[in-house]
Amino acid sequence: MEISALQQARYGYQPKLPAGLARNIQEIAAQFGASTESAAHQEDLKAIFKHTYGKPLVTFVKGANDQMRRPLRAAVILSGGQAPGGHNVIAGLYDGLKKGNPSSTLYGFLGGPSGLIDNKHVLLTGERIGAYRNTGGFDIIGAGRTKVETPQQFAASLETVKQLKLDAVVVIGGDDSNTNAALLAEYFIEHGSPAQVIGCPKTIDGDLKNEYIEISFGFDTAVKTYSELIGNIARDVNSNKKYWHFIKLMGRSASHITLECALQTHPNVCLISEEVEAKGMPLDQIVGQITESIVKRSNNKEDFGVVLIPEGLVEFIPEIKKLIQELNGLMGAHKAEFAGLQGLENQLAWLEPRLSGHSRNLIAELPEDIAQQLLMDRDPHGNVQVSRIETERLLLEMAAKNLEALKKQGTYRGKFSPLTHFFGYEGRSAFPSNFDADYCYALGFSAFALIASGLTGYISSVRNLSAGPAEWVAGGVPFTMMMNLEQRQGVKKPVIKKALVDLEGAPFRAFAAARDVWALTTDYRFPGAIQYYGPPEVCDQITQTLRLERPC
Ligand code: FBP
Repeated sequence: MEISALQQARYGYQPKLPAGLARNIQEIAAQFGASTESAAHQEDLKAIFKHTYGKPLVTFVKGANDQMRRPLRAAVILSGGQAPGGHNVIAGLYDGLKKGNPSSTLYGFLGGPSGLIDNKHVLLTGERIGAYRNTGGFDIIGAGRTKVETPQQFAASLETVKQLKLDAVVVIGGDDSNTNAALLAEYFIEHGSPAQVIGCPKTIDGDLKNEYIEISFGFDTAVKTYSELIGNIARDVNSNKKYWHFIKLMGRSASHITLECALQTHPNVCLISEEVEAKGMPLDQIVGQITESIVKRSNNKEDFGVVLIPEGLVEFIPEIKKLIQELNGLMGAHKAEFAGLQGLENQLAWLEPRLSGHSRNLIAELPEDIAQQLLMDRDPHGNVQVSRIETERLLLEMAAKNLEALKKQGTYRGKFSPLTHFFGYEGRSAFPSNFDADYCYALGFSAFALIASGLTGYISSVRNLSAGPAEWVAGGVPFTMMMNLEQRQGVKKPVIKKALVDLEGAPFRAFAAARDVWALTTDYRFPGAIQYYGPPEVCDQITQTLRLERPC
């Protein structure tokens, strides 16, 4: 492979470590806080996680720790969607292991959790890791969405761990993958295995966060990549003044990505799924909001604009949410039968007597391809694959209909030329920003320190992220502290609580205070491309979300 100049230069970037980890290895000591409780359903979770419930928070401080020099055998899994910085988590973990003891070994399970189940692995050597330092993507070992779920899969995972004589498994993943890691940690102890399980908070969606996990890695780079593209489009449209751009942004459930991009670029309309749900906004009202901005801007002779739409929106619109819930229930309960139905017509005929009257009418009214997209296979966690639903086109078509009607009434005389975009995959494997490069390396190194300290059932954490890396605080948060019970495919399951956009939080309030002005005026902001080299005020800016949520 030909190496680009930037990739070559990034190999030379040395990520910064927090002071707690940037010291002699045997001086990195775990300081324990008080024991913890789960986010909710404490008694149920205590019963499920008999061995790992309620562990104390951990912070790494200066002290004496002779455990750090033990030779260790560890393996790492990249689980779920790509997020910039995953390679640096592995590099941080590897460097920690080797610094602790040069004879320590790190394996990588291939293709996600299925690599653990099927014992498909590679030895991660310094040379192999060197080729991926500070690069985007998960291609060093590949990723996957398999869920360790059945008793056979748990038993096979344990068998792999025994065969490889592993001291620890590190799962790099989002809320679902770390929930799986929590279950594995418990299972290993229950079955007499000393193997430890440590997680790392990954997802561009930014919804794996809480008091102690300030942000999941990858969010910073992804939102900066999308914001660059949106800013470029805004400048383009402000030049030719002739298109309305409907831009859908990734983020399976939560709208953190869309909100951050709005704060960065000042679009004319930006929908936030959590607000739509809280206000119970039906589809018509949402389209009405878009139409209003188009008409008012047209009255000002501005027949152009930018609309941001979160990927997960459809699941928050009350009537579509109800439809999806009914579909999930039916498709989950009759998996094989439904899979055997050929074509939309047969699927709709099968669903007709089974759906509620309201949902039946709705699916019949939706454009055919949108209905088809709602009926596609669920992911292994039972989620609708929202990235494949063209919400941006649905909203555009409905807005166009409204505008036609207004034209007939004589209340709109503008020209509506819409274009659609979906920014998602473009941001998931970008070269990690300096923030993500440093943050991920620190998360990986901290995961090593948790393993060396003999801990299991923890997610690696690095806090105080609004300050510079030297002041970051590394440690671990017990999985169970972040968990509650939720209904999944009809069954109550322990899961890590997803963090949706807080409508009382500072980022949303900042957006809400400005959006009426953005709807009418042209007040775009142009963040430009991620910069890796140059002055810190250009290269090391944290996101607005982090700045507003965690002021220094
Ligand atoms: P994770 O939660 O696994 O990090 O994945 C997030 C995500 O990028 C979502 O934003 C998106 O809906 C989904 O993955 C797309 O998944 P796929 O890669 O399977 O198309």
